[in-house]
Amino acid sequence: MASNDRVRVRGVTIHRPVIYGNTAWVLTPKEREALPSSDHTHRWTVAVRSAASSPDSDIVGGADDLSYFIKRVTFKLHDTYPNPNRNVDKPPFEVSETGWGEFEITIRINFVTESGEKAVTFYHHLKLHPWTASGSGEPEIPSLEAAAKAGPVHSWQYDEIVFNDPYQIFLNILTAHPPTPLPKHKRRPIPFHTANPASLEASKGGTPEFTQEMEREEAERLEKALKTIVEDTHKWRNKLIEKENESNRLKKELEAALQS
Ligand code: SLL
Repeated sequence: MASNDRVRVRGVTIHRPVIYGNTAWVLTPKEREALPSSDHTHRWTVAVRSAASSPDSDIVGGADDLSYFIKRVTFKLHDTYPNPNRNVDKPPFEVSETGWGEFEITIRINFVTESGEKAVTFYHHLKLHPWTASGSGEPEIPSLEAAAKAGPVHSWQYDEIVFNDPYQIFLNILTAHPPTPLPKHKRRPIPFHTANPASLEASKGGTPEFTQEMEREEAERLEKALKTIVEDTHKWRNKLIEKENESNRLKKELEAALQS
């Protein structure tokens, strides 16, 4: 390693877009018969992938091989699974299983040694059942027959892994592998996300794909939410001051009354 490889490049921030999540399919009666556990209803794949999809692929994301910066992904499954900690040391960074229930999966990403970076952790709720009406009443789990007809369930989250002040050697590796850009506009259904219930309709009808448009819309939603939080914080702070003043006034009145 050259001596300047160990040097951090101050002031540089570089990121890589990734998606994490799962796709799930209802098992056919034949597939169920072939399994040792007859109570399993679904087949699913949980994965970490590049955000961009390959053209004409029915896989969500995954256009780029991420092993130039990811060394290992550990998927921590529910304890009902044998060996719940699944280490994946080469691409594709994914685990496929069958099962009957939804649960939280912890996804730990370790970076290549040259990076000197600490692991990052994502949490993903494994989704098996199709999304139902947005926000109206209790979500219902449709029958397996209905779900099988509706096609695979996709639940994917876009995120950006950010590296601040990277080591020179790692920066060289990253810049040698620019990510495939996302398509500007919608070519396929968009990935549904609970933070954006309005996306339910646009998510229907095939393999979803992330776009630059979605990324921008999500940034706008976050900005709007932040504005609301700031406004609310101001409002409640003013209320608090008002109440504190009132409390002080009452305390004084009470003291005066006790002394007289
Ligand atoms: C639930 N809290 O009750 C969740 C737990 C666990 C799902 C879901 C394992 C199958 C196996 C499986 O599907 N676990 O035993 O191999 O819905």
